[in-house]
Amino acid sequence: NPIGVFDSGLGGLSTLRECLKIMPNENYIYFGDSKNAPYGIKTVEEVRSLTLKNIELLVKENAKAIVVACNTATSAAILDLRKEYKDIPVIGMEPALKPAVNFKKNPKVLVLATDMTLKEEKFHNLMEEYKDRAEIIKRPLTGLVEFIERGDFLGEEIEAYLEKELGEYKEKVDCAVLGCTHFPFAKDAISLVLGKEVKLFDGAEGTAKQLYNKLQEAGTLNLSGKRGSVRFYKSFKEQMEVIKRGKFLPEETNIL
Ligand code: DGN
Repeated sequence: NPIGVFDSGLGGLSTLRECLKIMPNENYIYFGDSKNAPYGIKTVEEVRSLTLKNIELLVKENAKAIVVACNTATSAAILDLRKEYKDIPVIGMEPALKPAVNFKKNPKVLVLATDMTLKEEKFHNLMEEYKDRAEIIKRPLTGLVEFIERGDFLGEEIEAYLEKELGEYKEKVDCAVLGCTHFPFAKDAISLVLGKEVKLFDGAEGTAKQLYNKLQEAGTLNLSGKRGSVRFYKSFKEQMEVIKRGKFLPEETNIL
C-alpha cells in the first residue's frame, strides 16, 4: 500500500524528496491542493476542514500512513487526524527549532512560516521549550508560497521579494528555520538575501526519519528492494508541468 503525502500545494514535495532518499522502495501518493492554496491566509477552521477532507481521499486510496507535509495544516488539524485514523501512523511537520537552537550557544534564530503556523498553539508550545536558550524572532512570510507554486526558485523577482521582506536580517541572525514546506525550494535565494553565513534548517529530514520509524514499528516498511513510484492524486495539467519543469523531485523518480 502507498504512503499518502498531503500539502496545500507543491511545498510538501520537499518532504517527499527526503522520504524518497531514505525509503526509495515505498510507493507514494501525493495530494497537492493547489486549487485552494495558499492555506496560510485562510481561517483555522477552513484549513482544518480542507485538510480532513483531502486526507480522507488519501485514506480511501488505502494509504498505510499519512504525512501531513504542511506546517499550516499540521497546526490546524493533526490532533483531529490522529483521532480519526487510529490504525495508521499520521506524521506531521514541525518547524526545525530544536536543531537550530542547538547548533551554537544562545543563537539568534529567525523563524519563517505562515502566520497561522506561528500563531497556533503547537508552535507556541515549541517556543516555550526553547525560548530560554535562544533569541527567537518570529517572522511570517506569506508571499513566498506563490513563487514556489510557479516553480520560480531563483531569479530577480524572488530575490527582490525576499530582499524587501528579509533584507533587514542580512547577517543579523545566526540561523533561520524554514517552517513552511514550500521554503526549502527557495533555499538558495534565501541564502543570497540573509547571507551565506546564516545557517538554514528545515523539518523535512526529521519528518522522513519519523515516518521510517513509525513504519518500522507498525511492521509495514516495504522491504521489497524494488524502486517504488510516486503518483499524483488528481493533479491538474498545469501542476504536472510545473513539477517537471521545476525539478521538485530527483530525476530518477518514477512518476506514474
Ligand atoms: N506548505 C504550507 C506549510 O508548510 O505551512 C503552507 C503553504 C501555504 O499554503 N501558505
